[in-house]
Amino acid sequence: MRSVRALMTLRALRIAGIKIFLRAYVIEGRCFAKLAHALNSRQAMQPVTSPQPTPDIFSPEFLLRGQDLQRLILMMLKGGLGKKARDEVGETAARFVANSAAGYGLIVDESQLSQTGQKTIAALRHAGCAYIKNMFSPAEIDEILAYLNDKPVRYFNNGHDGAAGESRALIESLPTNTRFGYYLEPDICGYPLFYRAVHDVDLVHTVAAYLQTPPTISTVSLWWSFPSEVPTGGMQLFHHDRGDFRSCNLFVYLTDVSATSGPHAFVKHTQNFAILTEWAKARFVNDPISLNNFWVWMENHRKGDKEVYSFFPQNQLEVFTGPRGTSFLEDTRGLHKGTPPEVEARLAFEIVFSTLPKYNETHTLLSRAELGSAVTGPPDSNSLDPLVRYATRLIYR
Ligand SMILES: O=C(O)CCC(=O)C(=O)O
Ligand SMILES: [Fe+2]
Repeated sequence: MRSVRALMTLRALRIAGIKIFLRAYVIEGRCFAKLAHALNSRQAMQPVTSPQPTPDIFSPEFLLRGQDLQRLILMMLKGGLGKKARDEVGETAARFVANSAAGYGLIVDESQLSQTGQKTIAALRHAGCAYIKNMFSPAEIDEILAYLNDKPVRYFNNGHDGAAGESRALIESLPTNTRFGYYLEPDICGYPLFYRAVHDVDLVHTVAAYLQTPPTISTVSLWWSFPSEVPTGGMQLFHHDRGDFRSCNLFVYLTDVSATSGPHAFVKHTQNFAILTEWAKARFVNDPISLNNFWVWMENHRKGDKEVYSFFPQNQLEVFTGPRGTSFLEDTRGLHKGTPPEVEARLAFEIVFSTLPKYNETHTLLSRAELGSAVTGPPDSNSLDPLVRYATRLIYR
């Protein structure tokens, strides 16, 4: 009898133990799901500071797993380091990746860039953004729009952020007041015209020269921004991206964009600590208190328009309007936002080039051989430009 009771107690303890263990996993899982979700939906991100439950703290592998190092990097990006340090880590990371790639013969050679490429990186270095050639012609955009007709988008159930989960629907069936609709990555990356854009040799070489390292394409997105009455936030508030220490984004409009259709806006000269320091010294000359307040404020991830306009003059704001096809590169370490559309919806295509792969993004690896003749350019990975092959390796094999 006693032994049965003891056995039962043991079982109860074990079950409780398992429950606690599982709970720890669930909590950890939730943290990661939440983190991944917040990052995917580009919502405001809190610093990742809380210790994660680790069942194997006494294991020799503790803190040696890649996952632990990824958490450390995420923490450094999302609030652990200030702008100066983030830029310095970015430089170091770029050197690390460039040296590692050079060991395999993959070299970034800025002197080989075309004159247009040279001009683009000069503008990126100075202002932080640059218009480039249109990535698609109007006829190609008509083709793209026809192709997208039967493709579903992901949308947030509450219209504007991931707090209430997300669903999928065709554009015509979206609930009223939906702010965003995101196409699915395989639908984007498997389509010839987007495949061509992602494999654009000039583009990849220009970005490589700017980042001073072989870049990795960490995100490819295509999304609608709609006029809406639900609250705005996230990427429609001024912010700086913290997906990597050093990155560069391509934006392409697939609809005409005017002041009322949600133009992208960028505050020039805010991308780089050294440039911003020069700017701030001149702006707050003989006013150390305001200078200090400015640097404290700069560390906020999201910023209201009023504050931004009180610090930066109007002529420092680049508001990207233009006909469909308009394309530009931007160093999104600088302050930027998508203006909420007031009248017309905006469809935008984006490629994020990063130095390190973004650890919170997952991709469905597409096979070039299976895409076959549907895509332009060499379907055989071995015959691709090596920088392009490297840049696209998270998405295509
Ligand atoms: O919608 C926009 O123009 C803003 C997008 C943005 O912030 C980003 O892609 O990092
Ligand atoms: Fe952004």
